[in-house]
Amino acid sequence: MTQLDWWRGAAIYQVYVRSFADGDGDGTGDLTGVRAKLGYLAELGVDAIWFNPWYPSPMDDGGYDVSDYRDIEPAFGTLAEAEKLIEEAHTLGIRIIIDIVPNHCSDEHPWFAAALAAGPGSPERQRFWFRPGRGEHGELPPNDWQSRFGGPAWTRVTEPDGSPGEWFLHLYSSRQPDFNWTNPQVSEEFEDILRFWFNRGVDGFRIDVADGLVKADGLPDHPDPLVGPFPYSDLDGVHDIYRAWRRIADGYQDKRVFVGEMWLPDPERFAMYLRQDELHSAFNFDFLSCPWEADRLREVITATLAAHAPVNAPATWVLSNHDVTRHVTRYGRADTSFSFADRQHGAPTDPVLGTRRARAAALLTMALPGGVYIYQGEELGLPEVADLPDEVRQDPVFKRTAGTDIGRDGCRVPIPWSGEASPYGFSTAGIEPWLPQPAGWAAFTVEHQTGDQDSMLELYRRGLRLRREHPALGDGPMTWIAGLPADVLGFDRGHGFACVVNLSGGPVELPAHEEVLLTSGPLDGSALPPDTAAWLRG
Ligand code: TEU
Repeated sequence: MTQLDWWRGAAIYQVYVRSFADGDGDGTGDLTGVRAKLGYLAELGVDAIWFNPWYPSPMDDGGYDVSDYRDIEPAFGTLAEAEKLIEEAHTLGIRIIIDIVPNHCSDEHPWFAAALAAGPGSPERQRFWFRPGRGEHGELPPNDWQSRFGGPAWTRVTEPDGSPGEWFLHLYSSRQPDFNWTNPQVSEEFEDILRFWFNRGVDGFRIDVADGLVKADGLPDHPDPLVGPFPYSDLDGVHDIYRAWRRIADGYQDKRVFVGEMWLPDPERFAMYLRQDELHSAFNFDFLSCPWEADRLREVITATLAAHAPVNAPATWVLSNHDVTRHVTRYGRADTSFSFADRQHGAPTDPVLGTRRARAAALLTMALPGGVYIYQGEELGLPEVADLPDEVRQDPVFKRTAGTDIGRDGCRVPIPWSGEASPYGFSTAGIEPWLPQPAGWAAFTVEHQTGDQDSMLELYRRGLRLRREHPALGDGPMTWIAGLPADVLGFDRGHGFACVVNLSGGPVELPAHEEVLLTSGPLDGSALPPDTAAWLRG
């Protein structure tokens, strides 16, 4: 693979800055903290870091409510420090991808403040979706769209003269007004923001809600938020935006890339974003949502590769991120699937089983063709923290659903680095992290796991190292191995490399091989135990 194609088979580590490492001792993660851990990430063997939004933000939605796209959140650091971080990461051979949030901003963004002040009919309001309400006195929302965080997707404003006035659209929280992408000022602004960060050395962008920017003409009603097609997702016009963005990225000599975040049900519609003149890659959430069952996983892997092939885009494999229940916890449940409609946060889970499967899933995803994403803490085997007290929960999902949906705080608990008690080296001793860490996380710390060959961390280190060294791994072809039992996934990656995962209830014999390169757990004599993966040289 050429340097320019680095992204096709990259292992990309997701840093949720607020929860990664606190360098200044205020209980919140920051860029100083990240810089101190770059050596850790280099040693782990990742090719790039994706940062969740690091811009100034009132943090109504963990930074996905941006008030200034050209600066750094003061609690995280400064622009000068971000530039230093980018340079230091590059020196270590680590590329930097940052989040861009083009669907909406914060209600504290100057454009929104200006829109409120300027009143109905003003050009300032045209950058958002302001509409008069329905009903005799405009007291009802302009349409029936529901916010993805619960409740109506519209909030009514008070006009400058004090009267109840127009409504504005927000697909997420009421503090996240949606931009109106039919307004050229919006597209020009974002193209300029891309250049701003590309010029500062950023290697790529993760595009938040990449399918949502274009809304159907006339904003028609859409009663059921679970049944598509949606008048606010995956409209054809969105592709023009990415064609323009791609031209900007291609204007830089070294490869700058985009990864799209779209939760779309149809793999063919998904692949349209990955055409040669649009995005380079996108998160594959079908694998993440899939239950831990051989038939279903085989189907998803096959369908994923089939959808990516015609557009010559690499697949991506994601097990966890900052929006979903951590997979150690999901895989330890009776129902191992994930969906937003049914988060099952309270469902009982078996941590031993979940960890065993998570180890196998790590080797499976690292062996599949394409790129892998690693969400901070998954390399430590962290479980979801299900029992956070209600009063510390911050997620607008929790707040807007009055707790019926427990939200996403449980996967965002600060990382345990060292020591026997909270803050486990995340922050200065004696400081309370912004979300409390559980007692009993001492066994999950980096310090504790380092050098323990049975630990999750050492499994990730070995897997990522081998993945870098082995010519078969990363992007490239794969073929299913014929003749294995139905509950066993096995595939060949060429160069004599094979991966086998046993999802059956009992041990199975390994296919013929010369050497076992790596396993997710001990073999049972020469057999592969249940929920275990092996990398083989054939
Ligand atoms: O998420 C997009 C999205 O729709 C879901 O992943 C979201 O988490 C879910 O609907 C909540 O119930 C992205 C970000 O990843 C997420 O953290 C942000 O909250 C969201 O956009 C809004 O910016």
